[in-house]
Amino acid sequence: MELNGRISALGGPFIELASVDSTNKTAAELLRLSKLRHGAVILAHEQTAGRGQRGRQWLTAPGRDLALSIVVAPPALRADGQFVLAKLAALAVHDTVASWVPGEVRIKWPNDVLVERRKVAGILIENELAGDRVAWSIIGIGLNVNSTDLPEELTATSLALERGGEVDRMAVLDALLQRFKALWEAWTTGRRDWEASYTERLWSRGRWADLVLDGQPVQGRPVDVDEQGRLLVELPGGGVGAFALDRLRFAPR
Ligand code: BT5
Repeated sequence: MELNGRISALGGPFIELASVDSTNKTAAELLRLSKLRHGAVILAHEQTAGRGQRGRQWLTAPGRDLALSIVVAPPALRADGQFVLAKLAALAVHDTVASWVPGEVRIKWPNDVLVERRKVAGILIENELAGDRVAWSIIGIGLNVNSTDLPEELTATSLALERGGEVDRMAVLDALLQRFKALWEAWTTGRRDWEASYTERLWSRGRWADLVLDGQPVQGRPVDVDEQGRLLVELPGGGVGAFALDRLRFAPR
């Protein structure tokens, strides 16, 4: 693949593709060929086999939504602290969506952004480790911008549906990259103020939610997410537990 010399808002190559199976997969292939550097952005106008977590699929309406991968080389990030990348990405998506829609936008642990109770964006982060460090992170973001015929069973929404009119997709991309850049700079210069914003925007924070813990339905009040990416939840007895995805998930909406 020839790179055309365009530079992303993050200072790496900006690669715009008409159609691809998955921007995350493409990013991984280009990384393997040493064709990327920090700050690369890969945008696909059509994504034919978008990936979600654990083999799930991500749907994108060609030419109407955003499917992109941001490639970063985090400075000295230990593998056990890699969830910080998910926080930065989710907050960047949250803030961007919130500036476009009137409804309440929330970050649903671990990687969804919702407007009210409908999913507007999903994030898939795939990291490449070198020893106990994160060498590269591929931050895949799918954001429903102008989709209007999302299958009802997804409980999904788009910026256009929320606003009641079409949205300039590239302006959303630009805002998203600018916001990510600002948060990245905050994190890499040791600022921590953005973390409180992340916590405040957590879906169902301080409210009883239906959860599934070790396969059993339970009620819990999300409190925060710790550095390992575990959701801290208050349980009915009053204690607070920290649970990773292998034990805890939200019950289906
Ligand atoms: C995610 O997974 O939400 C992560 C999605 C990441 C997609 C981006 S697009 C660019 C980059 N390249 C890729 O190949 N992937 C990334 P997960 O939490 O597993 O959610 C997947 C589930 O969301 C599916 O099983 C559906 O139920 C639902 N879903 C699929 N498409 C959707 C959409 N457009 N809007 C809302 N929900 C959707």
